[in-house]
Amino acid sequence: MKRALWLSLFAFVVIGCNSGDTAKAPEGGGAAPAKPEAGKKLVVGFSQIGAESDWRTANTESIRSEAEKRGVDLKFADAQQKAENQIKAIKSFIAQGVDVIAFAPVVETGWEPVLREAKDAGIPVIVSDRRPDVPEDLYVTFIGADFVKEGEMAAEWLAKKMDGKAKIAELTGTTGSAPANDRAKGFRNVLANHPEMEIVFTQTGDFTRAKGKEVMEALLKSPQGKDIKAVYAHNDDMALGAIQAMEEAGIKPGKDIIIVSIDGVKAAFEAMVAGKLNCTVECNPLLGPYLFDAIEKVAKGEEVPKRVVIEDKWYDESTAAAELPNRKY
Ligand code: GZL
Repeated sequence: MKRALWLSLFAFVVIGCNSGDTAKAPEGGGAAPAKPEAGKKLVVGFSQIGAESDWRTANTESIRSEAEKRGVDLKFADAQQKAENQIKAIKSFIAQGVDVIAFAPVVETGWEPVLREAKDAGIPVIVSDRRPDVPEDLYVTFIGADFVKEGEMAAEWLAKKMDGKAKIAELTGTTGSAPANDRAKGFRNVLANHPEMEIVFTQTGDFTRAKGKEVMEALLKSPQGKDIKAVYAHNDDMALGAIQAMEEAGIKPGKDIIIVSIDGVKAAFEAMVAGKLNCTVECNPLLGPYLFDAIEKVAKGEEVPKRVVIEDKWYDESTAAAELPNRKY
């Protein structure tokens, strides 16, 4: 079965989270589960980044529950946000002779050697969530959001909210990761059209609440802290940590300082309803159905598109209360 699995189509599919779209996202996000060959369980190795954020927790839950639902034998490895642990896990999946390998690369670089080993072993690789910087023939499909677009949506919302004028502090995601690189890029694409919207501070909070709080505490204690009128956080967890730091410093988050972030986790909606966060751009973590749809197709030698984009939308303080009951993560 492995030999016939290398299909790389340069098709491009967009899947809406809540609306009609070019690629019908069937109920639950995947086609009716295909039965593995009679008596033979599909064996899939998944290398997960870690458990750094509410988004990642929801992503892991979606992957584990979908594997369970489809009767897949899932070998799951948590890398604690270390690339070397992901490389070790992928090598172990190759040694075990799994049918398909899937992974979410914590950073963009350093994957070519191990993905070449998987290819030489005839094991197809599926990329979930974050893009690796490798030749496209080393993976069959990449399923994930458009992070540049997320950064652009965040900046467009903020520019409108601030009437085109603000000194901004940016809390960036994990250094070298595709979401951090692309969300920074997208945000700056829009700021290029708003000369009085200026990023005066940027530092990584590594996508965690604790580091987001730490970075904001230090900033508020520095002379520069008093100039900050807006915060752009690459994910909700860092924004929620920053909110805690602001409150401990006697600052009203969402009022004294306007905050926009990305992910759309439930805690962000609760913060918007409480008036402490102003906007979040959703980045759907419930990739399990799309991932196993692709895995089952690849395992049967069927065609899959090279890129599957999960579409996003933003929510702000004006829509948070109505949307909160609908949140699934
Ligand atoms: C985005 C994902 C990011 C989230 C963070 O698809 O890779 O990693 O924005 C998570 O919350 O840690």
